Amino acid sequence: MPLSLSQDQIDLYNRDGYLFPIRAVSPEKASETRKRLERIEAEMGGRFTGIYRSKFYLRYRWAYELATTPAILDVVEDLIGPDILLYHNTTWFKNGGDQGYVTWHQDITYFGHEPPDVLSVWIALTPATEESGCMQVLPGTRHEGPLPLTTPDLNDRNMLPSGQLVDFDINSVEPVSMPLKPGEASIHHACTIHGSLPNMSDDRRMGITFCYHAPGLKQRGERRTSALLVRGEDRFGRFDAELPPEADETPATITRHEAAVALYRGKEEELGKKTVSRFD
Ligand SMILES: O=C(O)CCC(=O)C(=O)O
Repeated sequence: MPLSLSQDQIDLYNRDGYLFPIRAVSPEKASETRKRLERIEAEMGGRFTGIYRSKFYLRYRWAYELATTPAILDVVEDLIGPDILLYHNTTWFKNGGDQGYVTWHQDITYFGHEPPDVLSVWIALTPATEESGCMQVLPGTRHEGPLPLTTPDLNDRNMLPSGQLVDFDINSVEPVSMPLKPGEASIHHACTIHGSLPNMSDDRRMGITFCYHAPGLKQRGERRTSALLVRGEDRFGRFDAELPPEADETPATITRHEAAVALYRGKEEELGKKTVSRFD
């Protein structure tokens, strides 16, 4: 019996490779998270970027607690089973009127998991609408598997450090926009082609993603990476075991976070990403 999703929702995800809207957290929690991130941004001189923007569930207790919200893990369990590793997380901020965009890509390119059954939960901290440049997906493309890339788009406005652009006839599939209210989430499979357009609204469009997979997956290449067990058990040991942060930014959490990001970035480089630190 699924814990949270209906069988129709599970079938939709398995067929089309995306699902939305899912209530992940309350609007109040979304607003509180927005404020926290904006305080951190202000402390960092206005930009939350570089290694801080990667895997920060290891550095901040509040981010770990958000990633392990039972309502989110129940949905993830319905899609990938009871044993769950958290592999990555990041933020996606576009200011009002910002020309930033995200080229059509698959998350699997620089994750490298085999089979590629990683999923991303994108949680809206502010309204994500067509006007504010919500995410768009190409339904069914999860079944294409990992695709090659074409010439990268390294325009400064492309929010992907790699500028990656998937080699696929984008016009062959009608895109679906995934508008979300604060606290709602969308889910996409790591092979689902997705991207987003500039924010033409007055408010910021802020999202936070967490990427989960079952422990039995392998990864292409030689270098090991790490992941955090957030539910069930890991009977495979294919990823170095991360530890949750006991509090925000203690010396131990900072050290562990930096080490885990170094492994993550090392894997991206091994898989061909040449511009890992473009926005540091
Ligand atoms: O937030 C966006 O516009 C893009 C998000 C994205 O590419 C992702 O979550 O993988």
